[in-house]
Amino acid sequence: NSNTLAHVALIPSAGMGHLTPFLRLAASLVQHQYCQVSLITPHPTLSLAESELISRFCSAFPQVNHIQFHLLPFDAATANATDPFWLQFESIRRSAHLLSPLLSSVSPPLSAVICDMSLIYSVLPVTKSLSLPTYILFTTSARMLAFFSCFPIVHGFPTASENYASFDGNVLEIPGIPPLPRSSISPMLLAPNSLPAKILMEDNSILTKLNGVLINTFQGLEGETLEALNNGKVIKELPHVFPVGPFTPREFERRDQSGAALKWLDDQPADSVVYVGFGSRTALTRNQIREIGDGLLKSGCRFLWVVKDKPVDRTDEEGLDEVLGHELLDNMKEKGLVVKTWVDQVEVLSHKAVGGFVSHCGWNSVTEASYCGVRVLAWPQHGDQKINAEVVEMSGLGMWMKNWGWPGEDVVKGKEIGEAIKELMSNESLKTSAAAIKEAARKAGTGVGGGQEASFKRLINEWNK
Ligand code: BUP
Repeated sequence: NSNTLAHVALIPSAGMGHLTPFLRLAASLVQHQYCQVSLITPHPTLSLAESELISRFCSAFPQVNHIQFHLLPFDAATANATDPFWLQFESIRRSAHLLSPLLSSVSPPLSAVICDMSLIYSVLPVTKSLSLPTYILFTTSARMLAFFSCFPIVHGFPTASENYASFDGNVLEIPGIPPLPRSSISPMLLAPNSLPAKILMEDNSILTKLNGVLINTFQGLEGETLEALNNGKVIKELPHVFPVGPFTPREFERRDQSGAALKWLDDQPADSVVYVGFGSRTALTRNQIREIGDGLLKSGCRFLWVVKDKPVDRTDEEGLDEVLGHELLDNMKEKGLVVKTWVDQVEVLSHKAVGGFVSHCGWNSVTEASYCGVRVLAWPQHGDQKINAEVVEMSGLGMWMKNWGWPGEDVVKGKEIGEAIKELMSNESLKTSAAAIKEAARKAGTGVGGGQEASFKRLINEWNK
């Protein structure tokens, strides 16, 4: 009976990497009838992919109450960033006070709010004034959560509550988990006045006021880190961390465009194709893109490559001819398929022909690879991605060429890329360990008493109080 169910509002932030896990969470909550859901999405969205995904979600789940939250005009020149997605985070943060009338007027009254991790500082004052229990969905790794919990000490500032980590300028030592080298921290987070550093610092300052942290990870991938977080080894008074991953990819995410790619995969031998994709918001330089093309040819492997030339899809207009050049494009036709459209990544990763994944290590990509048991060649590009690449390497899900730097450092040459891909595709022990992670992922997601189910049960108890 829906009248007796708790009612929870979900507030995602910007970008497919943040929206997708929120919608997968919403789908789980309503499908298992754990609670009623209101979905509050910032409007307008930055990318077309986001607005299309929201519409497909709403058609698939009409029982979810969708509310658009209209953003105030925002002057990007007043924020210290150029990345359009960070600017959109800031725009949402600055409009967050407008959530108050929305949250107080939904019916039946809300039991709790789950917002994006980038909105803690701006949403918590609103939800606290309405006495609403407030949770975040942390859309990246538990290792990144451990880092985020200690983040201020990297800049010599105190954390939200007593912390047990130390930073000597080179290595961040966090009790209970392997040390985190400075080289894994994104330059934009090391720059003290950048917008990303400011957002993390502000969010950290009230982290302990949250009622809990939901996270898209699971025991078999990050058991040690989850243990450290929940046993108070990282910071004192860290709210409980609920592993609710890996989220199940859903039917509503599918788009028609990938038909050709999937059809092409049907004609390839099992475990023979490497899939190359750098997520929804990372555009490599043209030089680097062409070196990847050269590397794929040199690897001798079959490949499916999604090329992205601009961070925001609405402006990604140049054809493949222009981005890759005729000659390279022509040479690639024999062994591979190169596309510039969105593909259904989970469908691709689940295809029997696909054995390896060259990934930027956006957290959704990592969890999708683990869900499908596809070994990863980690090639982090920005933000949390080197920290996620450490998880990929330590868990056995894949390999990481640590000497490939952040973009802006040296372009990685085709020869090296080709060799790394060859290694990824031929390494039997990686194949076995990735398959073991898939098994752990399926157990965490569906097994009775698995981490996910136990987390949801505990949450529902809290929401029904
Ligand atoms: Br591109 C692309 N098809 O063609 P991440 C992406 N995706 O399904 P990001 C497709 O977008 P952040 C495509 O499966 C994943 O769910 C992919 O999220 C899907 O990286 C999502 O991997 C991408 O987290 O976001 O986009 O860089 O920086 O927020 O992690």
